[in-house]
Amino acid sequence: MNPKFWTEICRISRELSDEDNILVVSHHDADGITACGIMIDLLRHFKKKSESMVIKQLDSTTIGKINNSDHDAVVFTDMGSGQFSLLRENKIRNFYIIDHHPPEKEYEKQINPHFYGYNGGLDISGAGLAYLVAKSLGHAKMAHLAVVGAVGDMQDSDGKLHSLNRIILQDGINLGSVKLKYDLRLFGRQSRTITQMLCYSSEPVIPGLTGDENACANFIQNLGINLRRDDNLWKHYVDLTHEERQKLTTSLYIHLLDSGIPEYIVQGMIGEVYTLLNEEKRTELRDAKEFATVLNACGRQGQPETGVKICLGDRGEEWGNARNLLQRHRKMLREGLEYLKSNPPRGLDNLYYFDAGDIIDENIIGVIAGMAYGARIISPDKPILAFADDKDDRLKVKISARANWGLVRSGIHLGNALRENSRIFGGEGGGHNIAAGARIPREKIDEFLRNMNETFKAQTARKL
Ligand SMILES: [Mn+2]
Repeated sequence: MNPKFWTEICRISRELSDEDNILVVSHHDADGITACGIMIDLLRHFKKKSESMVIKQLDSTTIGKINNSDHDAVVFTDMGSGQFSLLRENKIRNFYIIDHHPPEKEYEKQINPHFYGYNGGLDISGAGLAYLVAKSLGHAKMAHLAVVGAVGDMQDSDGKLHSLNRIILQDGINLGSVKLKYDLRLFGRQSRTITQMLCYSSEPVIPGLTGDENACANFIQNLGINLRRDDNLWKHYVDLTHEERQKLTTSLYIHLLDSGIPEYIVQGMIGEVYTLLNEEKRTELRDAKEFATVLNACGRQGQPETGVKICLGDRGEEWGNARNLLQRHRKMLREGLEYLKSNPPRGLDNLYYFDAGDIIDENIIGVIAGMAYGARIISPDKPILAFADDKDDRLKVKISARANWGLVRSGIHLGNALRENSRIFGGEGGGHNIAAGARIPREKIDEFLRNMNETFKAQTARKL
């Protein structure tokens, strides 16, 4: 790790440790929620008075709430770097920023990896930075949550974690809270029956299997794998022996290639998986990716505080609540995907787009947009822009943009494109190269799309 960055983390963390009565403000996705959990755990460890506020975005409303709350210091995690001027203009007092989003400016109480040559989209998450703060203060207990945060931000989407994330992963392994394995990366390896895992697979969609439970059961049984365990419970992937896992993985691999799925997608099905060893087997919390999904569900369903409590160890009432939120969330995603199948996105030369109006909630529109690639509703050749009604302001529209690593390699940067173009139309936006968001006046959609189309063209041309 860059020693200058570490020195800076140590300096700012020490300063933070002198504060008391602290408000932690964080983003409502899996990374933000884990970052918040790590920070609250740290502050409690030092017997500090602390409170958390987990929000969708920093705007005048949320900033008003922050200014009206009673605290002596504010710590922003997984947000703040891109809103520095906004925080200054609104006179937020005594604040710290611990964020991996592209920074607007340098600031003496800001921890941001971009200043030290790291890629905030890939090398470390907001939760990872919160963990490094805790580690620098001698309280390195929550590496597993930092892994969940990184996975939640899809920083492992090329099959493994990199750079600073890798150091944190190793900390978790050394501590015995995380196990690293090279294995099948289908979603639900812990919490779903094998049949369900195949049946609900959307990344990749498995021709002939996804959506057909009987076909999935036959596929598994034909490999000589019993669907039930000796105690008669349905087997989950993690119940399989090493040989059974190999058999299933190999057969899936061949099946996908035979079905004409491009090899890079098939290869993406195999890679690193991160098991959280202190969590109960066969539950969502045991697998980093599934854990992240639980937290995302809490956030997107408007109850991020439940997610924070899960991070802090609540496995009673809040865990029950989280499971309900997860079910509700999955139902909304299923319905969203159905909508998209019957109303496929349209294409311009350099992008796909669709406008879901009030049919898909603005909180999940980005997730649906990202799923359009996995579900093969669109091909991976262009970024996708999704529009949904702004729930608080009917004259505005929420935009979520998604790309993939192939597009990023070809020069696409969604965050830059959205920031530039939303400003032109009196809106605001930004984010990562691969995922970003914005809001603009609804009446400007057509012009905005034309501009975005040109911006993407220029971004890829620059790279050629
Ligand atoms: Mn993040």
